Amino acid sequence: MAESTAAKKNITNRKPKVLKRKLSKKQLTELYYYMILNRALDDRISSLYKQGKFHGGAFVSRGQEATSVGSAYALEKGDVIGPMIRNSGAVLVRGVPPHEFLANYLGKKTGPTHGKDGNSHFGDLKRNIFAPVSMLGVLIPVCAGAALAFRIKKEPNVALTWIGDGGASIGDFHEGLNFAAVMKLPFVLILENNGYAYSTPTSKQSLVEDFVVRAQGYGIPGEIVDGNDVLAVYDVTKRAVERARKGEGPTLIEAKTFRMKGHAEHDDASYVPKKTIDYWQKRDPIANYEKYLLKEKVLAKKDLAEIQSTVAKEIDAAQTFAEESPLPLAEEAEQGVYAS
Ligand SMILES: Cc1ncc(C[n+]2csc(CCOP(=O)(O)OP(=O)(O)O)c2C)c(N)n1
Repeated sequence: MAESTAAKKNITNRKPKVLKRKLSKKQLTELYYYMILNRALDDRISSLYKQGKFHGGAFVSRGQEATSVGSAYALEKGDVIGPMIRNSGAVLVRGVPPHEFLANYLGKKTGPTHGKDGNSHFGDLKRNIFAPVSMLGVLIPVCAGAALAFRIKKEPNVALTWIGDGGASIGDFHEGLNFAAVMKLPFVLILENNGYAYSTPTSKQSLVEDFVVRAQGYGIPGEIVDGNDVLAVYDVTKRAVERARKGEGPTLIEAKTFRMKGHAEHDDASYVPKKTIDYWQKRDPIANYEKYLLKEKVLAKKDLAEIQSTVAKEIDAAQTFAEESPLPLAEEAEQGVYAS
């Protein structure tokens, strides 16, 4: 885990220094709440999957909560996001309640896709959330297009999406980012370098150690951030979003993080060396943030416990709602498939 070439050359900001903006106690607490909610929802998804209650796969983001939550928290209401399978934390920050996730996973009528998708591929246009597009990379041109629409309509909003290290090898990454760059669109791309694309290690995806060096090739700013540090992610995203809003164009942010589970729940990740898991376990984003909150006396141990217990109750209620919800009727199968 040597210091990267890019960091040595100072191209990037591997260790964001002090948090440049002061967050209030309420905001710092909310960041904690959303990370706990993200993990508790994931744990419940994992457990329901193991009980055989889902018809499809289950995708969780253990270890990557800080990247999703910190970046989404830096946005304003009118901004658009294009989440992928590791970004349920961002979707929660935008206000989608956990019961919608569980109802969707269970194929219920009350889920956002009314039983049509069996996991997390749903959007919510009321909350400016595009649905994840399964074909990796596609959300980059889609979100660049949303950013262009904001420009044309003179709306002061930003579009943000995430891509994995594997997805960054897809042609759409280049086309979308280059388009956003030359058009100086209000667009932010967060590349979550989480070590693996399914079972393929990042070293087999790219010969550059730091994906962020690609930013130079597009003529845009690039920054590296510790993706397991929620405050650093918030800070770097906030700056990128402010640049975008001022008309200074897109930023590529590389968040160094780790996928602490397999690609999906069916994958035991036995191909990941134990020492790598141990290395990242010590950098768990939630445990680290708890240490920060206690050290800075933002919250006491009992406050953390209270938040965890509130979240546990919320997840129990979400499961009850989802399990008690009806399945869709056969005659509803074609409803909502095409625009009417
Ligand atoms: C164009 C395309 N190729 C292959 C796949 C199958 N696939 C889905 S997720 C995935 C791995 C993605 O890895 P990465 O982009 O690093 O994201 P991570 O899962 O690590 O978050 C693959 C190969 C796909 N969905 N789209």
